[in-house]
Amino acid sequence: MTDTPIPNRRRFLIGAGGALVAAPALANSGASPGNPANQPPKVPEWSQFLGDGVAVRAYGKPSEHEAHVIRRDVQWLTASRESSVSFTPIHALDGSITPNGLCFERHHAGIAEVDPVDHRLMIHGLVDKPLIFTMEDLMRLPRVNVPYFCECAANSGMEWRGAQLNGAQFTHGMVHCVMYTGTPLRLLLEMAGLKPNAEWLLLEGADAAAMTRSVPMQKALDDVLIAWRMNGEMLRPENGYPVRAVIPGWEANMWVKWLRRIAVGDRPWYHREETSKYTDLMADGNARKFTFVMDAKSVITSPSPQAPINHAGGFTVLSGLAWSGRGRIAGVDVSLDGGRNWQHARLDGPVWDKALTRFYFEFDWDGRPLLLQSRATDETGYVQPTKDALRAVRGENSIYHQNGIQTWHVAPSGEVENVEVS
Ligand SMILES: Nc1nc2c(c(=O)[nH]1)N[C@H]1C(S)=C(S)[C@@H](COP(=O)(O)O)O[C@H]1N2
Ligand SMILES: [Mo]
Repeated sequence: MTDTPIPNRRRFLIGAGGALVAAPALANSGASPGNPANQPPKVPEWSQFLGDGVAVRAYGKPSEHEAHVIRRDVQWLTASRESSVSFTPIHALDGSITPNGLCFERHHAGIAEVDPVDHRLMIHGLVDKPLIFTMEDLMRLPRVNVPYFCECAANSGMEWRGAQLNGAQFTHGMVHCVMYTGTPLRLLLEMAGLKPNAEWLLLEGADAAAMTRSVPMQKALDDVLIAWRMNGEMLRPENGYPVRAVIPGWEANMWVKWLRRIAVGDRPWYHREETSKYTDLMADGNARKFTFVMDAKSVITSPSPQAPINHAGGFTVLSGLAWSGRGRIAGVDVSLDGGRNWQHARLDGPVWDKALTRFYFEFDWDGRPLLLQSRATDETGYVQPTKDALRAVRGENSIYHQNGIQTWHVAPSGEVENVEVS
């Protein structure tokens, strides 16, 4: 055994795109020396005692050493936590699926604690037959499993006026991506029977805000889901348990949680959420309305302010997320010098429609300062713009739909800061 050479020693990592990455020569980073009593040649504590048995941790949680990987809020952003937002710790995650307990949350009136036995979903208005579904009714219907990103229109909105929040979690963490299980809304509408003039839907939540949004019929019949599961388990209360709307590629505000009512009408409902808030105020005083689609966007999650480089130069893995509300990500380019030179990043893992896509760029860092940027292109050919290009068209009054290129400054120490270059 011992003298057998290891067969097929993996000299190369092969990415989904077929790109080859040479195996790096790595030295220990030495960033955290730790406790020598637990390190070779000593026998560490955890090897000396029996551990917890099965089912002691009946619902598993991450290691206590990962306790810093949590949703966080920015308290000065809003007056109360009941009408606020917590951010996904995207700087500390990898792959493209968000763990349920870390999905950002946005509530207008706190988390509704819904009893699924008593919960009802009503469809009424311009239909032949108004219907009321129990959760059991819904869960008997044919269902599909699809991963989608869900992004608040205000994600990165603080950055319209310049670099503000120091962390990818705070600049870009109003996004999550989970595998939904649910039934196509089209099925429910077919069961109810649409009148010929049925053009719009009003979705209403069962939270104290009774949050409502209007959705055009074409989208509803296309790919909207009435979903009750995320990543296999039932929706978390924070994310709309027991049932929410999933509006693929469109702003998260429309993804009504704790969904209790679908009204069918012939025009949009002019609700204050839409008329005063979810519009984009332009420099000339006009407001863009019905800006539902989330345009292509990307961000480098590591290195980033909360995930600095902890080694002095050498082989470095840069990683990030890209997504587009118009389809699949076609490619991501990365710049190390503030947008002067660009190189292709390597997409890795599944490249799903309207879902987060993971990218990597491996490089040898010479220890000099870097200005990191990523730029996503989607399958429609749309290229993520610079923040200045966006401002030239939209001004700086809006807090919504800011999908400009993000810049991180890396200092020789490895520390990373949110900056802007022009
Ligand atoms: N019923 C209801 N649905 C809601 C909201 C709400 O406050 N109440 N907030 C909306 C907003 S503004 C966003 S960004 C998304 C956030 O979804 P999440 O909490 O699952 O991340 O839910 C949307 N759906
Ligand atoms: Mo939102």
